Amino acid sequence: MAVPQDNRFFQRGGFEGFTTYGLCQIVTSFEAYRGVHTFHPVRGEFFAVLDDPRKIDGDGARKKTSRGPKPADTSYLSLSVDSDGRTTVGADGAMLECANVKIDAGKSLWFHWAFSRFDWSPGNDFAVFEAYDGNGTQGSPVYRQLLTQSLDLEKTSQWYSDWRVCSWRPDTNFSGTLRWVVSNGLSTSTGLPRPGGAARPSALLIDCVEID
Ligand SMILES: [Ca+2]
Repeated sequence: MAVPQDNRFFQRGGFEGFTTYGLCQIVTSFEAYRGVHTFHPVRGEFFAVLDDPRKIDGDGARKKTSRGPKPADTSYLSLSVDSDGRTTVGADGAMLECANVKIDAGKSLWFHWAFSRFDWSPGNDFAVFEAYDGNGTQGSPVYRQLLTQSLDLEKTSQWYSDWRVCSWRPDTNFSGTLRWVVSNGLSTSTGLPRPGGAARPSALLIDCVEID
């Protein structure tokens, strides 16, 4: 299967053809922190939002609920040199996957993404794109790209990055799983046990996943 052609810009209003982990939703619009910006779809009526920054309490902690999916474990991710020259470790977040994707050598995967941070230093939430060859997502990805980290936005006094396009052109034929991750992150400059690592989750927005 290629990227689901009848849902590549989430035009079906759901996640058909994709798998989600954590709090993910299909929306028609999304507001950045304190409404400083409203995101709209790149194309069509809908786009995907990974994680839900609204489901927190007054201290920024995730609201405990017995219903609905649990946040995805993103502790396998770290930024060994983050924007502060330190290390940021992942805590939890949300993921979107598309399995059994084939990209012939010479073709490119394209997608649009945007990021809305709801946290600040020493929190350093971040978003990555990964591609895993073969079946499943065991082992290391054949490709991983950091899309953005909260500290970069903070250093330029921005709460969000508006829609951007990302492309990946594999050197050889690719057949495997694509994964987008948004993660709560915390600088290791914060002493153990690093409270607040899972506080104030940020959001990764995805639209228009295409191969061309
Ligand atoms: Ca956070």
